[in-house]
Amino acid sequence: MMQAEGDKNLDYKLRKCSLYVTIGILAVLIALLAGIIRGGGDMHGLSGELVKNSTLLQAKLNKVSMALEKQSKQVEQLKIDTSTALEKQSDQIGKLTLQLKNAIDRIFNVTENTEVKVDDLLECCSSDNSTNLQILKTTKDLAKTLKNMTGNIKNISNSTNKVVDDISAIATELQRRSSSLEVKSCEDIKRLLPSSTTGYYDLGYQTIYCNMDELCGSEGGWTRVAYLDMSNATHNCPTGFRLYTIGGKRYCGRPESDGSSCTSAKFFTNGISYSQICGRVEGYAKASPDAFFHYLTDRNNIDASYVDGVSITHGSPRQHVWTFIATAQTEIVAGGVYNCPCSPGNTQKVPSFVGKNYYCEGGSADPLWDGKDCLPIETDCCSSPYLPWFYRKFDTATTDYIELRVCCDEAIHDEDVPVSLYEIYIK
Ligand SMILES: [Ca+2]
Ligand SMILES: [Ca+2]
Ligand SMILES: [Ca+2]
Repeated sequence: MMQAEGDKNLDYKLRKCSLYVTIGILAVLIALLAGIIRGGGDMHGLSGELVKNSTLLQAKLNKVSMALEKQSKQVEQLKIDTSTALEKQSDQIGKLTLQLKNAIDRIFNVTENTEVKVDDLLECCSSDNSTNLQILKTTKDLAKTLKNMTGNIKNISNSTNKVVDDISAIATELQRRSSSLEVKSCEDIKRLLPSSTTGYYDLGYQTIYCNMDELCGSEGGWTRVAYLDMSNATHNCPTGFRLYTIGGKRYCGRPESDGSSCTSAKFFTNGISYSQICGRVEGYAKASPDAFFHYLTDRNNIDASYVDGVSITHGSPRQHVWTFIATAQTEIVAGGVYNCPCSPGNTQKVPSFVGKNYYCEGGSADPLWDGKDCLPIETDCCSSPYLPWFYRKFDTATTDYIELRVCCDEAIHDEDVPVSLYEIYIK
């Protein structure tokens, strides 16, 4: 019985234990199931997010793809436009270059005529007589078009840098060529047509006179900007100058003045850039001009009557070019106070802005500053190999106008230095 009772207890314990184990397993299973269910819910949310993102990304990719396609088409179109424009302009330039070449050939054949007309000569293949201007305009227009295209292409994409660089280079080259074809000065004509001769050239918009021979020790290509020859009956004094007739010869001097005064003529260069000036002036010592007489109060003021004579300057403020000094004296008087500053024993002080850039002659027996009949006391004033020409060369080029003034520091009844001739060239 005891054995039976014991077995019964053991069986009960085993069943109780088994129940606990079962409950435990169930609890674990429930926990796992809960975990799985919860986990399954998260995965479902993640999947939805991925689908959403993927759709957005796809849309973005489509958009980018479309934009790229559009840009690519624009670039292609620009390439076609550029190529067409270049081809067209290239044909035109080729044609115009041929015209220019023919024109140059013709100019070579007409050298004995000093009054060569560029427009007549350049007129060869068309009835339009300003071929050179056509070339200029065409190349300038093309350069401008290409510059604009460059801007457009730059706006489209960085990937077109190569195209941009190529077009920029072409535009720059065309600009260089168009400026080299520009004919504004005698120097331009000489450069394009080296055998051109001295004479008048009609540029279409104006006629210019060129000295194509050596002048002032410098080879031809000189553009004349000022010319007066009062021995020519058709020439008249510039505005603001008074006409004198002395011994049958005509001169231009100061208007009525009871004291110090200058009268001025300005000569514009029409945009011609120059760094050299070559010129000459012939004057007359009327009554008693006194060179740089030491009582001259404005001797250091370039804007005033710093001399009895002619002042040549360029630009504003005035930059000194050359001074033509006049004196009535033919002998050393009172220690030379009235004589040329280059006369022996002279005490006159030359303004520092004039330096050695002057000519001086005295007396009224012969024209002043013509390089002829200098008095023995003026030998040092007349030693320049360029006489009657004066010559200046500057370090920097300018397009300044050139100004010629006749100045005296005393009244007209006392003195004047009228001019009979002047001629000024630039290069
Ligand atoms: Ca005087
Ligand atoms: Ca004087
Ligand atoms: Ca002389």
